[in-house]
Amino acid sequence: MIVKSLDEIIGTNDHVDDQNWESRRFILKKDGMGFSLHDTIIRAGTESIFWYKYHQEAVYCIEGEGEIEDLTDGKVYKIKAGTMYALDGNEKHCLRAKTNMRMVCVFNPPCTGRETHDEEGAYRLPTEEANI
Ligand code: 9YT
Repeated sequence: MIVKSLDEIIGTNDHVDDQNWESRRFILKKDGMGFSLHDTIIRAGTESIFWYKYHQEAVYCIEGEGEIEDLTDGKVYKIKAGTMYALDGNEKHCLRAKTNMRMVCVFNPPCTGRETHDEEGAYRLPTEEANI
């Protein structure tokens, strides 16, 4: 069994801080669960374009508010505590945070640890999975 608290992750290698967000990664590929689980803060006032071309992601907002725009069809959805979105079609999207937004995120396949977005807003796969 894996039992962890946020305090044990903050400031370690599994705490990734980027310009618009920070991600505290509870479960990663090395844990062998088939998904990764992150507690993420999206910073107030930021706008981020993400495009998880190689991953499916589900996101559950537990604090704050903002909106997500599906850049494949232009639809905009309000996000607040209690709202979940799932990118089951690898949709390119834009996330706008009105306040700090705390999001619980699940990635399949799992992230390996230090991923940040590439120039297209994607997380790269480990080379053996990407077959490159
Ligand atoms: C909601 C979202 O996509 N945030 C960006 C960070 C990502 N979820 C992560 O690595 O935790």
